[in-house]
Amino acid sequence: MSIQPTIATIHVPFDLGAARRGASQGPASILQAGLQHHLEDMGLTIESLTEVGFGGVALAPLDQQIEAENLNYLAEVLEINTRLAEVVDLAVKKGSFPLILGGDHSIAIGTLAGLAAHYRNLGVIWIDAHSDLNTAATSPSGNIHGMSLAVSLGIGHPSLTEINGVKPKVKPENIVLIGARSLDEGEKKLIRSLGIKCYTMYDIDRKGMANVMQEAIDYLKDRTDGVHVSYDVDSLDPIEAPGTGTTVRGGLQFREAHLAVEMLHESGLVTSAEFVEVNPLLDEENKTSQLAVSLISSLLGEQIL
Ligand code: 5AB
Ligand code: MN
Ligand code: MN
Ligand code: MN
Repeated sequence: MSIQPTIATIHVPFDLGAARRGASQGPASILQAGLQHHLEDMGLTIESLTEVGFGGVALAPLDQQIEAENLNYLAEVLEINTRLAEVVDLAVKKGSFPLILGGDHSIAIGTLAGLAAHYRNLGVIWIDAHSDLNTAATSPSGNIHGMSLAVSLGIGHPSLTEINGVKPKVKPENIVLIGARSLDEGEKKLIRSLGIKCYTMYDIDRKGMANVMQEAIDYLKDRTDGVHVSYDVDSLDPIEAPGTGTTVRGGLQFREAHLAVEMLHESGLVTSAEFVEVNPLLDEENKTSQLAVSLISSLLGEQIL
């Protein structure tokens, strides 16, 4: 059986979860790089695109002006993710495959909140140079894009952890981190204490990406009822992905990054995906947006031969 679901493309032009502005132009830039045509050429059906954003100014006045210590733009992050959760929830209800384009990584809060309504044991593959497991107490920056996975585990400001009801959205044993090389002290503690599976760059160097991905797939396949891929482009080496706000040297090579999504496609496990942190203002000749198109295509089944 291989009925291709319709792809629900959800754009989230939002960057207030990050330190630097520009990731809000990520969705437009990925579209500009030819995503739609590319996917249609692959024979995929794309639903008309939904945008979840403020469009420069807030569409509606923010319900609540909450402020909290070391949580930058909390009210805005809450607002956007509350809306995104509804849109993602609806897409899954309709039987579509949600493909979310960020935006900074704080939007994973809304994505996972929307998905959690449909899966008891949602698997999450978090491909990132970072683990985004900070809390207001451990974050060195106060930027919520560095806290989104913790929030989804139910750890963080209640306004965020309670979006869309269910709490937590994911269980620590259903998460796999891939590509980590910049972890804050509090994050390391959380990874160890919760026993989160984490393949760092060291592990990828030692075992090779093919073995790492096979282990990750085997680990998730029997324990989960759906798998979400949260792909932060800063997982790649800055030589391949210069257009992102928090680059860290020593990242994934072009082929390693593709092999990961090719194997995920082959596994047949993936039920949703998001690609985040593309910042065209920092890019070199659209390299990072084009890379995102290529990674998305591979995840959705494009083959070399
Ligand atoms: B990204 C840092 N850990 O919390 C923090 O790009 C960086 O979504 C977070 O992975 C990077 O500020 C967040 C130092
Ligand atoms: Mn991230
Ligand atoms: Mn990152
Ligand atoms: Mn980043």
